[in-house]
Amino acid sequence: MRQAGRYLPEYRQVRAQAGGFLDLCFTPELATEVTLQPLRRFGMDAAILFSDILVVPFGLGMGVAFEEGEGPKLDRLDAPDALPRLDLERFKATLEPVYEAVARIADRLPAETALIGFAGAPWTVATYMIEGGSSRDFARTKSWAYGDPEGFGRLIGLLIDATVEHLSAQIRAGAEVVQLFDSWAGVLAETQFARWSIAPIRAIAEALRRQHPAIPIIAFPRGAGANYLAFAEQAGVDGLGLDTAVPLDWAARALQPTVVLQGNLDPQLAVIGGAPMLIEAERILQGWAKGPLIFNLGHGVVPETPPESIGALSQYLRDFRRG
Ligand code: 1CP
Repeated sequence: MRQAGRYLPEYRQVRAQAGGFLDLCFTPELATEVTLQPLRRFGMDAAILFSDILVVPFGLGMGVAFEEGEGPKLDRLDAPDALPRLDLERFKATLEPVYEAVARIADRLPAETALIGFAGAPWTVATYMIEGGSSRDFARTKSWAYGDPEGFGRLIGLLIDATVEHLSAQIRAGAEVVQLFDSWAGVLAETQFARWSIAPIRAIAEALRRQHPAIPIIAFPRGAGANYLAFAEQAGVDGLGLDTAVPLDWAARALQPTVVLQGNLDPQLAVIGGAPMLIEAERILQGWAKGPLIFNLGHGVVPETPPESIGALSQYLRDFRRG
C-alpha cells in the first residue's frame, strides 16, 4: 500500500520543492528520496516505488493534473472510437524517468529490502479515464461497459498492453515484486468483476510470467468481498491484498491455501494508534499465522496519521517476529 506521502513532514517539504505532484513523480532524484523516506524512519522490509497509477494514461498522451487538495483531473474519454493509441516509443520515452527512479532506488536499497513496482489495474485506470477523475457512482464507465462491451474491451485491451510494458520496464530497472491496484474493483457486479477485474489481471500476470518468471505478482481488488475467492482461484497472482472488511478466518480458510495474504489493518487505526491498533495487528498476525502473509494496512496510510503510530506498529511487528 502507499507508505510515503503527506503524513510525513519530510515528504511535504520535498513535495513543496517539486512544484506539482507529477513533477515529483517524474524527477528521479525526488521520487527516489520520497520512496526512501518511510524506510529511513521505520525500516520496512520492502519499499514501494513512489509514483502513481495515473502515469499510464499520461504516457498514453492524456492530460492528467493533480490539484492540491482535490482529486486528480484527466481529459475525459468520450467514446470507444476516440481511444488513444499505444505508441510504444512515446510511451516509454514519457515514462523513462519513472524507470530511472526505480534503478536509483534499487541501487540505494540494502539487499534484504525488496523493491515493489506497481501499476493500476485496467478497470481502475479506465474509470479515471472515462470519468475524468474520481467518481461516486462510476455511471459513465458502467454505461460503457454494459452498453458497449466490445468498445470498452478495446480500452481494457489497450490498458493491458500498456500495463505489461510499464511493469516489465520497472522489473528490468530493478523492481523485484509488482503490485496491481484495482482500487475500484468492489463496485463491479459478479459477471462484470470476472470480465473486467479478474480477466485483465490474469492476462497481465500471464504476459509478465512469460518475460519474468521469478517475479512475484500481488493484486489488490479492493472491496471485492466474496468475489475475492474467484479472484484468488482465477487471477493467477501470487499475493492478494485484502481490504479492511474481509473477515480474517474466512480469508485464512478460503484464500490462504491459494495465495499469500497481505493487508487488512484499517488505516484509521493507525490514525488512532496505541492499544486499539496493536490489538487488531495481533489479531491479524494470529489469524493468518498458519500460512504465508505480508503484514500491511488494508489501504494506504492517510494524511492524518501521526508518524509515531507507524513507528510503534513497525516496532511491534519486529518484536513479534523476534519473539
Ligand atoms: O498531494 C499529494 O502528495 C497527493 C497524494 C498522492 C500520493 C502520495 C497521490 C495522488 N498519489 C500518491 C502516490 C501513490 N499513489 C503511490 C506511491 C507509493 C507511496 O506513497 O508509498 C501509490 C502506490 C499510488 C497508487 C494510487 N494512486 C492508487 C491505488 C492505490 C489506492 O490508494 O487505492 C490510486 C487509486 C491512485 C489515484 C490517486 N492519486 C492521488 C490520489 C489522491 C488518488 C486517489 C483519488 C481517488 O480517491 O479517486
